[in-house]
Amino acid sequence: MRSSMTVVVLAVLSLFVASCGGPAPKTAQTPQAGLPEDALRIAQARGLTPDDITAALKTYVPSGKLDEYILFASGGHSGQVLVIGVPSMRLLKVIGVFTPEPWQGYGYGEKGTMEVLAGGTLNGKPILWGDTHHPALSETNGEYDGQFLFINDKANARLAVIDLRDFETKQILKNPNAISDHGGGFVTPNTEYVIEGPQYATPLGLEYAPLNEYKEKYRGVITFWAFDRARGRVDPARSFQIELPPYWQDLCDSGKRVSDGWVFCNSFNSEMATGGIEEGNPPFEAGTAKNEMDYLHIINWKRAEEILQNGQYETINGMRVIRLKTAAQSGILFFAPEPKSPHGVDVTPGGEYIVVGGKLDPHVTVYSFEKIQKAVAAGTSERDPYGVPVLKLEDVVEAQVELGLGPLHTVYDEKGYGYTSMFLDSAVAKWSLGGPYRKDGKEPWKLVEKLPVHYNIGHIAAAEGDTVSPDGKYVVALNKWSVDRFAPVGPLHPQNFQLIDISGEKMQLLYDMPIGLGEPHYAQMIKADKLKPFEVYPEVGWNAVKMSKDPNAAEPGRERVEVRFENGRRIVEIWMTAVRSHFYPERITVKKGDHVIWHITNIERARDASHSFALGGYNIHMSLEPGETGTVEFDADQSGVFTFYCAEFCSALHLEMVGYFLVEP
Ligand code: K7E
Ligand code: CUA
Repeated sequence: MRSSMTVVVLAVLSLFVASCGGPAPKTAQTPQAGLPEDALRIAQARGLTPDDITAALKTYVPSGKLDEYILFASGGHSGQVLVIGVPSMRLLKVIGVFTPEPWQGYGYGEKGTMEVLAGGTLNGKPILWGDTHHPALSETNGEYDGQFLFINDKANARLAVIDLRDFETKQILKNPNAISDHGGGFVTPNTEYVIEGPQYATPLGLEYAPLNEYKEKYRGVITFWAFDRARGRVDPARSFQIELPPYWQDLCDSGKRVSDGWVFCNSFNSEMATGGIEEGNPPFEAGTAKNEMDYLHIINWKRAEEILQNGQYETINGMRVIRLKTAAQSGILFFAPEPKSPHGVDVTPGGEYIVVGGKLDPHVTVYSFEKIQKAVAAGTSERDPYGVPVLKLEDVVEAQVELGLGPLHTVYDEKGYGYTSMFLDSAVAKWSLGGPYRKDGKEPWKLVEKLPVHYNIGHIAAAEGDTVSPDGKYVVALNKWSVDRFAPVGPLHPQNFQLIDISGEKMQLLYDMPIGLGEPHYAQMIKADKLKPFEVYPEVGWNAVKMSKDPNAAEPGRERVEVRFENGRRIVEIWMTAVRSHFYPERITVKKGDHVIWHITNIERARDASHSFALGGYNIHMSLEPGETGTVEFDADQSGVFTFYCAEFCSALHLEMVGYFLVEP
């Protein structure tokens, strides 16, 4: 066994060297003749198989070389976003979004970031964590454009906007009429809207109603957040919502190309179960799975825009809401039955088909947009209890593809295949699409391969996967359980991202990346060269939240401390600069009870020359990237001698980058 494996290993390595060495083995970069023996010795010593060796060669990114793709993954209930290089699977950054992040000085006193986080408060109550599920890159003509990233918070029904010029969160919006969300963020093909679909129904507008009024008062609500690209912000005034029945809408996806202007959402509680296991009712898990069919929600948002123009909406908590009755009667909302308790809904790259993962059904159900259009035009007399037109399943289904146990989410490649995550099978199922996607003569709508993954895969992400032109090459399996894949670290296990090569005839598992933080749900993967982030901020004195020069920026040579009185209270305002390796000034003296406004500018222009401002005892920390200005504002409510220092190891004399903050009793 061992010797035959060694022979194969040797064959693989000599192939590699032959192809790398090629016909001109002369340059200094060419592998030396000694390499195969070295490599073979290492492979043997480490017990690597030929597959291990090709996987290593496909994922290794040498020092100084950069990854081809960037994966933006939700950080789940860490409330953050993970930025990961592909194929190396190296963690590049953790972006603070709904949760304060101390390294970036996000939410530890810096005024701009405190204001961003305050956008997510509910009736003034701070909410300092989130359950991020679905990151969505901004799109232009259905292609990722590398400008912005959006992500939802399922726990509190919120949406965040991240600017990819500096990878920082700029805006958090609290949904004014819902307490939980799920099917979002997803963008329309030109990022006209960022969609936030609902999850668990509650009374519309965050009102109170007892559960025995569920059918009358509880509702789902889908939000279309209008995005102002020039400002880099969502504009709530131009945003709107559509009221939905209380069917627990799940994933949503935007139509594109032929289906641009439409949105599709699943649901999984058309039973309208309200739980109450303690009172002898069926538990939610049984109550929501009773019916054979739930409803695919088919929403015409262009039509909704016309209805808004006509003024057919109500304003609830400051948000324009198209009521359910209007949506049902005016060509905005249609239903199509879908096999019970579906989960993912994923539109094909050209927008022709809508693929629904069955969860409790071994099939994915493929709906045809063309057939939906015909059925809508033909009309239907069938209505759900809320008056929403229900199309006939046989009129709108193109195919049902049997894949196995627990199909959840589907992504696509450039060759006409879908890749579906199989939660119960712990596998990725590759299957052939039909229609315009089938150009290679292979049988359409058929399972072609299944690759085991480890374990309990949830979402799956593909290179440029949600665009109108996926790249193929890679998919990443976002596995919920890792069980035995990593060195044990206690009962709470990391999740496992598995990188899979899909460029060949057969899928190949390449790499396991432990995720030791939150529970990622979805991820999107963009070609790295589409991202054009700042290397340093464009001007000294830059306000990173406003993305412009800060009028209060401290300037070199104009550093100062001013004291004034407002309503009989002493205000101490400081303009300070930071540069390797000192703050200027270094001594700040105030009196207990003073209100302190402290501006600091990092005047560096060198790439990576970040400083920070850590003030012990006051829960204050700012990160100041080259050119950045930050402001903290606080009451000097503790007397004593405090030190402030730069917590970023910026130079040989970094430990000397310090100052005294003296608060006189
Ligand atoms: Cu997109 Cu986890 Cu929110 Cu499926 S969900 S896994
Ligand atoms: Cu600046 Cu350390």
